Amino acid sequence: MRDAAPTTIYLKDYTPFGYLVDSVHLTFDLADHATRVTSRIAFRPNPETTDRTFFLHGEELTLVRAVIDGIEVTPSITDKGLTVDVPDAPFIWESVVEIDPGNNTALEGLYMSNGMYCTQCEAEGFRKITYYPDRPDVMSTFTVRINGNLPVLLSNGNPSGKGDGWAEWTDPWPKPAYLFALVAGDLIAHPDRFTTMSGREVELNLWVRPGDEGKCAFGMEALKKSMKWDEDVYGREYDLDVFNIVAVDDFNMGAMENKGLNIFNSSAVLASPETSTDVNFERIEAIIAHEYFHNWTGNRITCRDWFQLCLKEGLTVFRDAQFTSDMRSAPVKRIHDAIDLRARQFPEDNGPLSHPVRPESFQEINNFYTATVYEKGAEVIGMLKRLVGDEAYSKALDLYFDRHDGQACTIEDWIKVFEDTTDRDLSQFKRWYSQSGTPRVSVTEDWTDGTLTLTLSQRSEPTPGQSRKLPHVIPVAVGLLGPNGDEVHATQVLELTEAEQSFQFTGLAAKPVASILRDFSAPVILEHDPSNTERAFLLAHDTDPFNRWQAGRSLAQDTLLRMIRQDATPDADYLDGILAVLRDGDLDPAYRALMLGLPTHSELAAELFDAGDTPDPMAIWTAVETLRQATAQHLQDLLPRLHSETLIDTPFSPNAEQAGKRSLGGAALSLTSRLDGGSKAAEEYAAADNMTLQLTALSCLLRTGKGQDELSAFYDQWQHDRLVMDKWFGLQVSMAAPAATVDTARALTEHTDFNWKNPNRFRAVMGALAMNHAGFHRADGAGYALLADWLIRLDPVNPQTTARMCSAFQIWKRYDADRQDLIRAQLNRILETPNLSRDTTEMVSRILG
Ligand code: 0A1
Ligand code: ZN
Repeated sequence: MRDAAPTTIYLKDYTPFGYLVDSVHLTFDLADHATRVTSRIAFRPNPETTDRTFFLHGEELTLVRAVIDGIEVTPSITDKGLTVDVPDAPFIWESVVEIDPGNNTALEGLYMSNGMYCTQCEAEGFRKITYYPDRPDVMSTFTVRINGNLPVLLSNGNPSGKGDGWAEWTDPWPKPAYLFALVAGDLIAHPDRFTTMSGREVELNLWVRPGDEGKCAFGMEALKKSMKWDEDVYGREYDLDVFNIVAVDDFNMGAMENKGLNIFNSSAVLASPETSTDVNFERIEAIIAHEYFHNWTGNRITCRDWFQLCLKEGLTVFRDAQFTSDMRSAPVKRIHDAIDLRARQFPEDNGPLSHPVRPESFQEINNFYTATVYEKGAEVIGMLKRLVGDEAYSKALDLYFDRHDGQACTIEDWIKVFEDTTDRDLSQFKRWYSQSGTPRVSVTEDWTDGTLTLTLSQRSEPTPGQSRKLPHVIPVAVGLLGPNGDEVHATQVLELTEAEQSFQFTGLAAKPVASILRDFSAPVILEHDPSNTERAFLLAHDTDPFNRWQAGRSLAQDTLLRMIRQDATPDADYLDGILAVLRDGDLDPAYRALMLGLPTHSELAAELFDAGDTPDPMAIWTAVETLRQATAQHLQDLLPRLHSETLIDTPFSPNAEQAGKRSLGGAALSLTSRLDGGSKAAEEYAAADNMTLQLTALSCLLRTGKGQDELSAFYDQWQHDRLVMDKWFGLQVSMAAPAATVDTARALTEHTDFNWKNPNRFRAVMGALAMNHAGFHRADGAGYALLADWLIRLDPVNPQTTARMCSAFQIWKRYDADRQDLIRAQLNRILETPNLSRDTTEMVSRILG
């Protein structure tokens, strides 16, 4: 274990920095193992505070020289930073430090990826580049000169000079250091242009390594669409002469919104029909939009401190979801988001890692880039918009941009613009930011004399550090359907503010069926137990596409739980209901494909655990396989029609229409291979001319226990392509049968192409292992041990990725005592590893509780 006790940082302890920064000049003399960074920073005392402690963050730096107003000084240095006496007046700080990007495997600060220099400074990486007040509330303009013998030298802002072996960049917009970026390498541009709403010309470039030029077009189109959308919908215009995006192979996260120089994990930007699936295309479009939208929500208005992370992330995720809904299908996007929230955020919110959307303390901020901060943060904004209405939302946003441009803000500032626009008191609503845990809303119905009374009550279970909760403001969208399926009461948003409240719907001719939590209007668990007949009715008739899908999902879950608990046979309401929906050729293929989805194994495990049962991973696996098989049989006659309906006779496009057809075709193929032993899938594999079809066919084959020849052909075909090889690695583990999962994963870690220091490759195998529920939870604990071995190995190399992947163990208390013991032993083994990083120490300690 680490010897020094880790420090906890608290929101309540925030104080401003004693100095303001007027300008930053940086010079980089690039060298793989000895890059020199020379800084010249203009400081002046901050009139907002009397605290004059001059502390500059700095880690893993070798200080060569420090100078104040031209006079050399000798600061006191620790492994966290330096202090020195400074004048009580404006002064110029200069320093020269040396750093070693060539040995930076943590991918934070300045590091190298395939011979290219690049940076990652969020959240606290700038302190690994030079001494600086590395906190988001310190904002300044930056001028950066890069000296290096590489063809392309990039930084933030606009180019302000260039010569042989050097380039200079000036960013006129004050920014915190976490938005700093530098890239240098042998890169090729995919150029384009954009004319902004006020007629300014912006030069756009997508920079890639030679060989990747053919994978840029889609990303560039996505960027232009995002720029236009932000003008049209939010009135936000881009504010520099250039916008650069760079693709990097070694990157811990998806992408980073550095001002004017976004850096992307290559998996989040490079795309071509031959190498990318439709899911990849949609994700790339969304991430490009997300990073671009940060220019206003994050960069022009940034966060006062890292506790306010959801201020930029929740809002930007909300904006990118709106963008995707506009570009593609709004109901399909909403269903995807609900699936994702339930799969990733609910387990976090209801387990040992539970924290509020705005956390109140942390040891390592990198551990708080979570589904709660991002996705629940976005849901909170969605609720706010639903409560105040679209028009007030727009007004509040205009006020936010007007009032806070150029500032580092808090959630209080954000809420205040809504209060000022609407005259509403939002103090209760603010609990969404401070209370952790997923609220449960239960519903009872009473039908008397033409009046339907819905009684809604809410409760939240205790979560770490929060034993008692107060009621939330919960917008519950409700509609009513008459016996013939007509809507007799259009969607209305009920505001649940008390622990329990009743709502009446009068003057009804006959007892209606209530459709509750339409459009997934709040991130809650709905406890409403309509009969299966009512669910089947909603599946057939609900006018709200989300709840129509939800009705099918609930029927599926209900039958699966009965199959697991009582060995029941698949339920006819589910099978018939799904058949009817799938037959309806007027419904969007993407939507019909979603109807064929089932709750994940992990969700079923959570359901069982919540109901007081101990989930048995193999019983879950068997039930899901049995239901799939029964569905295939039940839909047997329809499958050929689904296949022909989804044939595409126009050239490939990653648009929503074609992607929807391919996803329905793929779902049909997967059912077909359960009936024909994979012969159709083998045909489709042979004929596939795009990655979606190729990968779908290959997964169908692997699931049937076939496909070994195709697997090696795939390897031969794609060995040269890193991103496709990630799929090859991941797929084998995800498709492995429960008993074979761990051995498959282990064998892949011995493969020559398993470059475990690359986060994408590491995640391809280890992420897929953790996601293969029955395989990972093998009763002898081999899955847990294999993951722990690799986490221990990766930690000294890349603490951030290691810590994130520890969350695979967060669900440990759901399982039986033997499995709990096995997991606890692995967590303790990780925790006892000498020199374990702060990141991983914090995560494992929290998971152990
Ligand atoms: N702000 C980026 C995500 C990001 C966060 C942290 C990183 O390193 C620790 C890197 C990227 C976004 O929201 O896209
Ligand atoms: Zn973001």
